[in-house]
Amino acid sequence: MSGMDLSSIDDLPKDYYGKLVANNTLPLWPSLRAVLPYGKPVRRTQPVIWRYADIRPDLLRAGELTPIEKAERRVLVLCNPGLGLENMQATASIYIGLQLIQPGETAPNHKHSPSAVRFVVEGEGGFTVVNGEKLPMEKGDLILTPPGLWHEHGHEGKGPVVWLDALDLPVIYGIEASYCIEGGSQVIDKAVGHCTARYRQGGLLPYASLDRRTSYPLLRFPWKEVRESLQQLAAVCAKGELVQLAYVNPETGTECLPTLGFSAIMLRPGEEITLPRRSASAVVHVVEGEGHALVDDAQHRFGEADTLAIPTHADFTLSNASNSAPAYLFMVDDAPLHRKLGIYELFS
Ligand code: GTQ
Repeated sequence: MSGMDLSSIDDLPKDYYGKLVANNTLPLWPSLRAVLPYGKPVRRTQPVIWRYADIRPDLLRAGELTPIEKAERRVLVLCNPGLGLENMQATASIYIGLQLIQPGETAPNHKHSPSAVRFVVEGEGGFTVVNGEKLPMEKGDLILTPPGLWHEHGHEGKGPVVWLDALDLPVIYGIEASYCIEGGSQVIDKAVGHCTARYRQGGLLPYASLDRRTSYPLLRFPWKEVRESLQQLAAVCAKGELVQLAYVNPETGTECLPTLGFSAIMLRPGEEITLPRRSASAVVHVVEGEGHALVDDAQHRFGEADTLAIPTHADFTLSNASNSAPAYLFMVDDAPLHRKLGIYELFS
């Protein structure tokens, strides 16, 4: 489809244009096609890959260069060059950081308006306290820190602990609604396993939750269980069918945070899968295995702990490079935001 060429600013008398600007107004028509392009959005987000092997040494060096007290959160942000590094966006809506915590350190208690999650990349002994519950962080675990809930991080083990932070910061900052409140350390008033024991099995709920709903009943999704569930799902999925599980609020069955969605993908040995093209943008993190990703025209080889940006409306094919071992991926997307805005599209 192509429309008529629209008039440009140069077609207008200079004095007229000057008067518009002086009155804080602008003509729409010279900019209309830029903000409402035909067919597909303009996407500045590049389908980049961040390789963990490149970033890890710099993150560990940050541990030496900057004490936690001087950082509050010791994070290297994965910035999409297409969006301007200084804007700290992995995609237009998704912020991703790699956070390092060393043994004995604490990242102090705070709460904020953006939604956040942690996805553990390496190390043992890390924990996050959310709303008075201490949530152990093992490799691959997903920990929710929903908007407005107190959270602080600590480390009782040995060696570095690193996790991926995913936040809807670009959205919340973009609508001038991003802020944070500091607090003293939380009193831990719940037993270890408080939420994971209550919501241990999909399809079974604590009976009382039928009458009394909470906004965020389950705050930790242990990777061990996600991985096992993917394997069981793979066993009953036809060849070529995408093996993917959504992380949901167990009480409502819908996405667990307002703007961001989370899922886990298993690529069976030798498998190549083209995902449906969607309106949503995403970030994919490799938990285990090696393979190739084709995102629009960009081809990347990926390995464990690498992270990829998937722009909105992108073509996306994943393949497992191994003929003997599965590959496991974790995906963050902004599909819940698109659904709430009424703009979610799944193209087949
Ligand atoms: O750990 O609470 O990467 O507040 C950015 C902002 C992590 C956190 C980030 C945050 C946090």
